[in-house]
Amino acid sequence: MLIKKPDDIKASEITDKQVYLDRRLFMRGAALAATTVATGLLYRKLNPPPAETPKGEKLADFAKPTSDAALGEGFTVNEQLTPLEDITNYNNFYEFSTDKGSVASESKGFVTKPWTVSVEGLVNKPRTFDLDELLSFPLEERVYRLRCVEGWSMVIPWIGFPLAKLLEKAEPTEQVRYVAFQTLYDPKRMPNQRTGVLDWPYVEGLRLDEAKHPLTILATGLYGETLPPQDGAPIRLVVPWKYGFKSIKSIVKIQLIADEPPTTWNIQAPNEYGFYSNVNPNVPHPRWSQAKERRIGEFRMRETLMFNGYAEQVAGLYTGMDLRRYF
Ligand SMILES: Nc1nc2c(c(=O)[nH]1)N[C@H]1C(S)=C(S)[C@@H](COP(=O)(O)O)O[C@H]1N2
Ligand SMILES: [Mo]
Repeated sequence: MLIKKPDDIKASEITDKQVYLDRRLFMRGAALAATTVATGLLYRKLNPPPAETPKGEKLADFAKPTSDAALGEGFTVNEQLTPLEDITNYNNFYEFSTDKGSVASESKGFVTKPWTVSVEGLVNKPRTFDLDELLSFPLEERVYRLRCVEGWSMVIPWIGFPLAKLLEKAEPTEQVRYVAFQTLYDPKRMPNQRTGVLDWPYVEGLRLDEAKHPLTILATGLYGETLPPQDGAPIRLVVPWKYGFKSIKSIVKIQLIADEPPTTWNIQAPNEYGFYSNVNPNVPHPRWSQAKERRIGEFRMRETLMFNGYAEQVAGLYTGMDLRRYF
């Protein structure tokens, strides 16, 4: 693994890699581009899967949104799924490693039982939910695009439930305008928290209307099984119209509050990462364009879509807002 002193690692680390592709991904892209008959066999030959993909527990009871209505609501997309091997071997999860290829090995064996998520703040019924309670919300599959601010994207078949369903159990009061999220802080279990690469714990936030939007889910699984550690086990947020870093992993605390909460990447580099962080091809990051992206496994760049392709569902949340100012 890559060893760095904390001082050597800057916020710009999640930045400088827009054109970066590891060799494996490059070879795969080249192989696909080189032939129009890139059969599964050839693909596998040129790109042997890594030794391990994590073994989760099967999640039996979840609804699959296959109807046209689900497409219209953005609950699923008609696009090729990113292979499980890539979803679980190319990760951002700084609590384990700043190297995308090392998160899988560094997070292996991460213990997520027992686990609780507290829901507190300006609510009538503050509560702590254990994992069984969280898994007993009616689970649905949601096939979402995920786009990282660095310029890569994936299509992931998440399993989870709308965040709104959890929030309503706590009975938020009238004063609530924002929701704040916190990742576990436990350097024994998340060894990279011993370094100062980020301010720990990782924190994120949403405006209440964003949090209650039907596309915003808490994911407890992907590809039909419980979440692998590297993807945010046992429960993580997924907000598909925002850059990947808003989708905070391994959540232990959710607070319903009145004022805009601090967020990790904004603390780290306020001029580069705003509170909203909506995917927006028209507003470049200060040091690079956000107009295009590379779907993992593909060679040719794709045009990045406004709100990551979810404009029809979420543009209304931002009517009248200057999205250059509120980036
Ligand atoms: N706690 C925590 N959550 C996190 C991160 C992190 O470093 N720590 N990285 C974010 C970033 S930058 C991205 S792109 C996504 C990546 O999710 P994935 O590895 O499941 O694809 O997780 C986000 N959630
Ligand atoms: Mo990211």
